[in-house]
Amino acid sequence: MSEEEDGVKKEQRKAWREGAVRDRNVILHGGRGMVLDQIWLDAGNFLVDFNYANASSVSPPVLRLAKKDSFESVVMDHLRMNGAYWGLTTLDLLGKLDAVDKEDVISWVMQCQHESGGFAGNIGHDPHILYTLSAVQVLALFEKLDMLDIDKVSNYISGLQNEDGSFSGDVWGEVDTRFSYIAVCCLSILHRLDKIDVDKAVNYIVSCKNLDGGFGCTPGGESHAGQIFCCVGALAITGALHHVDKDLLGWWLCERQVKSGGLNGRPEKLPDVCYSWWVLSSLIMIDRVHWISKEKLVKFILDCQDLENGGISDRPDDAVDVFHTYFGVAGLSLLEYPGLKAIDPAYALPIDVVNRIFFGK
Ligand code: GRG
Repeated sequence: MSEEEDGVKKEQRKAWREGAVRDRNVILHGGRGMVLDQIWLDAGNFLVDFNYANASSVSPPVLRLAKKDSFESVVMDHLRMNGAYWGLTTLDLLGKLDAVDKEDVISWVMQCQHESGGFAGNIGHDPHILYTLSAVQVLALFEKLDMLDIDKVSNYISGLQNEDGSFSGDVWGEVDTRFSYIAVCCLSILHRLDKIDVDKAVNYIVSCKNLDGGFGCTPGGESHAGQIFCCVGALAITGALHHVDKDLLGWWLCERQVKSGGLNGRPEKLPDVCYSWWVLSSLIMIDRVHWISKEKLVKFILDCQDLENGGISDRPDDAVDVFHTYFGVAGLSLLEYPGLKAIDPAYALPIDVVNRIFFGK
């Protein structure tokens, strides 16, 4: 790209960002250390529903609300449960979970549950295994797992296991190792792993392992850092990490670090802050995190912040969003960045939440 073109692109990005800034729904002041001082989440797109009614009860410096009918809000309507998980987990890592009204959140989450036991991405949408995990994770953040009919939720998940051990995402039948992870993670949080055939689930995941040591979404599928997180995470939770060739996979994963310090998701691709989670958590689970430069990765993530308004984008100078803000903060947490709670690399929840679930403390 010529210098002139680069200048034009930068101007366009700036204008886009300023427009996006005007449109944003919620500003959350993280207040954790200098650099993370003004975390900007467009979590409003996700969180606004359950705070909107009570806007006046939320103190303005912590949470400011605007319109909820923006374009972004409408097109993301169906995946709001996922957004809630990203935004709320970020807040918890920043020690700011009390910025939202717990009762409103829980009431909204419970209204997303269907008779089948599964949760939808929002009220009035269809249930899916992904939103079911997000709902369970959100309830776990608020110590409200006791709101659930555990058998009902776990029957919904176990009903999605196929004969070969794989999992479908919903009644329409798409199969993907993402859903294997989700099933295993969710049932483990609910203490109901016995509801599925764990051996078959593990064998299916192992059948998705490639010659490069990585994993794909189905047998023979290309290795991708996102799928690797899912497969390694599920194997970690089920105590089956011996199926991973740790040196081979560690080598593939550490090669994801590019010159800027950022990580990509597969060879020849651009770095993206979200891989700070998918790659780093996998490296930690297989005990090879010392094979990348942590300092360079911290710098890359911090370079992706919007220093004026907070929030984190995929790459420096791009527009921030709640997805990348979550994965940036979660990545920094894995890197032991000061002022953040520690996050569990397999359950993708703050460690104190995981300890509460498994050790009651
Ligand atoms: C609880 C953290 C957590 C996860 C739940 C949904 C899920 C389980 C895991 C998703 C794993 C995954 C496949 C992540 C990748 C997401 C992503 C950025 C995909 C982009 O893929 P491409 O091909 O991008 O568009 P690249 O970077 O390869 O160009």
